[in-house]
Amino acid sequence: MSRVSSVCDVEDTPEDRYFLNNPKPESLDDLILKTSNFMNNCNKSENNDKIVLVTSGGTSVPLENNTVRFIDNFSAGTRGASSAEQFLFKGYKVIFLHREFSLQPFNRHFMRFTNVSFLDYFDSNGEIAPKYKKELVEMKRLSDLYKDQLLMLTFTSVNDYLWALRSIAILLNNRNCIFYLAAAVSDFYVPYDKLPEHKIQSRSEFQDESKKKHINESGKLVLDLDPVPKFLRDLVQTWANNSMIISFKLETDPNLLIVKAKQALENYNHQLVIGNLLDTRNREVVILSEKTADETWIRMTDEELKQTCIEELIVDNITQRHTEWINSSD
Ligand code: PAZ
Repeated sequence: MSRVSSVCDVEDTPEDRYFLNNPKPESLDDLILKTSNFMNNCNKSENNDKIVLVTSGGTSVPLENNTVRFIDNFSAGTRGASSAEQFLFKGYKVIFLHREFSLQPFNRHFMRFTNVSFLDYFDSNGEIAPKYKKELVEMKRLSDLYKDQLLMLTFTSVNDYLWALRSIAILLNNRNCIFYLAAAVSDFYVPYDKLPEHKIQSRSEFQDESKKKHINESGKLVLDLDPVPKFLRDLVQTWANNSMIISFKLETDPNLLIVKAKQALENYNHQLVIGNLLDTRNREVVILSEKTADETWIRMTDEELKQTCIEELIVDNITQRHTEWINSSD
């Protein structure tokens, strides 16, 4: 089934209008430059590098242009950071587009624990505490080893994310590339023309008269969010129509997981959806394929989880499918 839409098909869709009405982030040109340089380095080697874009972490939705308040999407960044490590081990070059301050490959082993803080890694002389030394040395070794194969890019808001995704996709659009979309992307946002410039004031006399009022007569904050347009369709049909695209589906209701994952495959017509439930995401995922219409469950026991992480099995499965997919189109 063809995923390509021609230039003549361009319509005035919510997706098209989004980029006209929501301004480009200031950091975008720098992100494009870094990605182009990374791609040029990849293309210098003669062995047709395989590249994966891993998106990771949650996007935020600012409620003010000078942002004090925002709505956030859940995601620590474990799936993305851990998968990025596994892709590097498999010889892929990795573009890691992640939420600023979320977990990062190799560093993730020492970040954001409730029972260990940064200073706990050192003894009173500032030396690495013996208990952590072996793992620190190993992760430092891996991080240095793969530093030229890994490009770190960041986003914060859903607007940063969408502009970045579109720009990277256009640069990356070829069969050797995988889009592995593990980021948790907001479904609703405040469009730029409705965004108050300054912090929303709780007292009505200080409210910005030029914009829609946010505090009603009873003193309640009233939010009016628009749906985020469905960019997966643009990614699959236009921006990256030569690449392999894998989206993730997070649910909390087990009865909805397969239904929603199948719906995503049918709606967007991409190669794979990986479904997971919030509570069990670290030990259980299901992979659904466009081609075979089968469900492949990957499940890990507590014992197995002591040896490795589920991303090792996911990435092993995905990279095999990628190789078959490239070969099938030769
Ligand atoms: O980052 P994390 O390991 O805490 O969680 C990963 C995840 C559940 C956000 C990811 O596997 C996922 O499902 N991402 C897509 C979320 C969505 O449906 O938009």
